[in-house]
Order: sequence, then C-alpha cells, then structure tokens
Amino acid sequence: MKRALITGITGQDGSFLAEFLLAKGYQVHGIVRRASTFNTERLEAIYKDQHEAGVGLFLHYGDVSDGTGFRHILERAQPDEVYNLAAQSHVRVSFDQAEYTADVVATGTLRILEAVRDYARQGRSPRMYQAGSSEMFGAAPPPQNESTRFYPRSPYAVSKCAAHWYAVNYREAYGLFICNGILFNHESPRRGETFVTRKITRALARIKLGLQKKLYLGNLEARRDWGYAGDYVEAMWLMLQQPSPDDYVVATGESHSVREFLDTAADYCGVNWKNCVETDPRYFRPTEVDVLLGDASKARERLGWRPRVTFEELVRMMVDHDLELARQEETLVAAGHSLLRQGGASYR
Ligand code: NAP
Ligand code: G4F
Repeated sequence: MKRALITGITGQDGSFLAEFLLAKGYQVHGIVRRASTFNTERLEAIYKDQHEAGVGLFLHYGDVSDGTGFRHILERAQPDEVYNLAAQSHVRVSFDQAEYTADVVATGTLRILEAVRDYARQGRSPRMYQAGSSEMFGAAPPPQNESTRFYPRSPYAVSKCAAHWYAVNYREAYGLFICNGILFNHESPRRGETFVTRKITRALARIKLGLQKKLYLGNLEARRDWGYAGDYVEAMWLMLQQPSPDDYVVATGESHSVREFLDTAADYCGVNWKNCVETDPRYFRPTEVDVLLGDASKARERLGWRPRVTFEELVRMMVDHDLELARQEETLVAAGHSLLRQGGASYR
C-alpha cells in the first residue's frame, strides 16, 4: 500500500486530493493546524474515528512554520509521496501579512524540502509535489506556459516563486524527485468563501433567498483561467507517477473576467446583479494580475491530463451548492435562529 503525506489537507485541494488518493488505495496522512474551533469540515466525508477498522486517513497536528514537528510526522508517516499544499493562499491578504506569507509559503517549503532531503538520505525515495501558482506569471502576457518568465505581483506570488526555485534547486542539487505544478485558478463548492468565485455564488444565493442585500466586490475586469479543483488534483498525482520529475502548467486554456463569472452565476441563480452589487475599494489590490490564461499543452501531451468540467458546469455546481446552503439557513432563520455565517463579512 502506497503512503502519501499532504500538508494543507484541510483546504479545498487537500480534501479533494485525500479523497482521490484514498480511492486509489493509498494510506493518507495529513497535517492539520491546531485551532480553537474545528477546521476539518472539508474532510468530514472521509474521516473515520481512528479506533474503527479499515481507517485509511490519519491526521497529525503540525504547521509548516515548525520544521522539527514536520520531521517527526515524516518519520511516523513514512510516505512514498509528499504533497506540499499548505499556504496562506489569499493574494489580497498577502499584502497585509507579507512577512507571515513569506514564512509559510516560501520558508515553509524550504523546511519541508530540508526534511525530505534528510528523509531521502535514510535510503527512502520520496516523491514530492510542490503547489505552484499561475500568480507567479503575474504581469507576463498571456498565454502563459512553462517557458513564460515569472513576473510576480504580490507578496504571495513572490513567495510562490521562491518556493518554486527552492524546489528546482533541491531537485538539481540532490537528485530528489520533486515536481512543481503551476496551477491556474481552480474552484469548487469547497472553495474558501473569500475567493471571488465563492464570494459571488454564496452572496447571490443568499440575496435570492432574502438573507443578504448587497455584494461588495473589487475589480470586475480581471480575467482568470478557472477550472474545477476535482480535475486538478488528478494532475498533481499524475506528475508524481512519471519516470522523471518535471514542472507542469495545469489550466483549461479559457479565460473569463470576474464580470463574466458574475453574469453567468446571476443568470443561473435568477438574480439581477446590477441591483445588488457595489464596488468597495478595499477589495482592489495594490498591484493586480490582469489576465491569466494557461497553455497546458505539456500536461496534456505528457501526462494525458485534460479538464473535464466546463466553465458553465463549474458555475452551476457552485450556485447549486450555495443555494442549498442558503435554503438550510433560511429554514433555521424561520425557526427563530439569527442569521448564520455572518462573521467577518465586512472584511472579506
Ligand atoms: P486553501 O483552501 O486556502 O488551503 C490552504 C491549506 O493550507 C489549508 O489546509 C490551511 O489550513 C493550510 N495552511 C495554511 N497555513 C498553514 C501553516 N502555517 N501550516 C500548515 N498548514 C497551513 O488553498 P487551496 O485552494 O486548497 O490551494 C492549495 C495550494 O495550492 C496552496 O498552496 C495554494 O497556494 C495553491 N494554489 C491554489 C490555487 C487555486 O486556485 N485554488 C491555484 C494555484 C495554487 P487551515 O484549513 O487550517 O487554514
Ligand atoms: O478569487 P481571487 O481572490 O483569486 P486570485 O487572486 O486569482 O488567487 C487565487 O488563484 C491563484 C492562482 O492563480 C492561487 F495561487 C491563489 O492561492 C488563489 O487561489 O481573485 C480573483 C480576481 C482578482 O483579480 C481580484 O482582484 O478577482 C478579483 N476580485 C474582484 N473583487 C476579487 C474581488 N477577489 C476577491 N478575493 N474578492 C473580491 O471582492
């Protein structure tokens, strides 16, 4: 039985990847940050009490700012594959928490690489996936592929570039099997509520049911290459199954503006967004990434990977999910509960 270790398992991608690997028969280990409230909601469908028989998922407390703790987990889990997905992954927040973002995204990756290097010295041959981002291309003109020069436009993107080059360096210096996935935006009903797609679908659903009046957004003209997260985790795994390590762009090859996403979602939801969407300057970024459009020819040819879910299917899937959540909220409100999930709405 193969063993995998996932940092960032509680996030959108980590939860899809854990499901994907469990279905392939892997024993999956994941790192969870200690928090004062439950933060394993996305894993609920696959988590079993460790006392039950046939458990394939094991969770360990850890944090990529703690290299020693990570080494202990590596020793316990003894993985064949390590997927480094942990990150402060919000671009706008990285302008407010630049040092922290660098510590988690760049230096966190370095800590993991150092630990993996020592682990490999013990005669193990771990394979590692590093979660790179299309944000690294930033202001580079589209379409972007593996040969496009990086031009990062945020502390997050600069930190991802550092992590990318650390990974390349450890591959070349120590002969480690490390792949950088340069993934374009990918979404799902599990997407964090402060990323623009989920912010839109969640708000439209709540507006439709009278639970919210307004949606405040930033730049509607930015364009992104949006795919489905469930499709993208397969590409991560495929990279680690190749005879030699390499770097790959993963994208749909289609770009849409935030305005187009809003139009498509509002049409499907049956809401006239022009009556309820307003601009709030706090959601603009000091430096914006205007257009991301990926050329994933290499992943298509070498990995045999291609996206399955279309843009319209993705939007509908997210709206349907958020309408269902809004209906549940409506039922609770009708039963006398106060509005749910309002916390922090003003800083999102
Ligand atoms: P996400 O939903 O924000 O999940 C991030 C994960 O990292 C969460 O599990 C989070 O834990 C964990 N984490 C944050 N700080 C940590 C720390 N100090 N130590 C350990 N874990 C920590 O992000 P995602 O969308 O799944 O993305 C996964 C990875 O791919 C990230 O590295 C992201 O930067 C990158 N990426 C994402 C996209 C995309 O469009 N989704 C595109 C390109 C690259 P909590 O649950 O406790 O917060
Ligand atoms: O949804 P976003 O916050 O995603 P962004 O910045 O593209 O980053 C995501 O994708 C990256 C891959 O390219 C990942 F590496 C990263 O971890 C993250 O998953 O913003 C998308 C666009 C931006 O241009 C932003 O300015 O939407 C624009 N936008 C407009 N109004 C907004 C809002 N973004 C957010 N979050 N909130 C708004 O109100």
